[in-house]
Amino acid sequence: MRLVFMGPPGVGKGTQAKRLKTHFKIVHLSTGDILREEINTNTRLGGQAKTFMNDGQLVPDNLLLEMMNNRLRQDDCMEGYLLDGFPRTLPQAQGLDSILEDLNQSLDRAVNLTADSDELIRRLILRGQESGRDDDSPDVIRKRQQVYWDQTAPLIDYYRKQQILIEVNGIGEIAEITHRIIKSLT
Ligand code: B4P
Repeated sequence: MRLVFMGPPGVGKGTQAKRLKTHFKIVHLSTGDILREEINTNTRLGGQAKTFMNDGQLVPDNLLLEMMNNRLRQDDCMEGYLLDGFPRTLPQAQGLDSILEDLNQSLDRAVNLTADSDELIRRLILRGQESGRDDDSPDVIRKRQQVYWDQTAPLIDYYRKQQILIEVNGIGEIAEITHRIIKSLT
């Protein structure tokens, strides 16, 4: 199964993806986690990504596409994967489509998780207090929400037109939301 996970920052993409990879036995690729790892290990990509992330902006499309083009060709992706937080812009979605075409693959579903903005901000402020993530400060959180509505939300229509979009309510108990997603996919 090849899935894309979408939704505003804090909606629970990462939280749900970790649970679903076990259920579907597929690889979980979080571009946020990969980028944070690049920053922690001081790679060239990490150095380029850090300023954008800490400022609440998206990392440039060319860097993301190069990174995912390499990653999706690795052996562990041949049985399926769950893309968490990628694509996040129209050029990334179009770039992903060409990578998939080249690999003779296609996406099965794009899952869009939804929640209202008060709940999202509350979750991220809480996460910032617990994890100390640099981009979970109130100002940056608000900026990331805005960036989502400007640059990522148009992808909902993109996948609706491809007839693979599923919308799932991301408010409620974590286990209950996992159950909703699994039900909508089977
Ligand atoms: P990400 O790491 O993808 O982070 P996110 O969108 O903030 O979080 P997510 O929706 O996964 O929420 P989570 O499960 O953690 O991105 C970080 C940055 O990386 C971006 O701003 C950007 O700069 C860069 N980046 C990543 N991908 C990129 C791309 N493709 N292009 C360009 N730039 C890119 O949940 C949030 C909190 O809520 C957690 O504390 C969790 O415990 C809690 N929670 C989850 N579900 C809950 C529930 N049901 N009830 C209550 N709390 C819940």
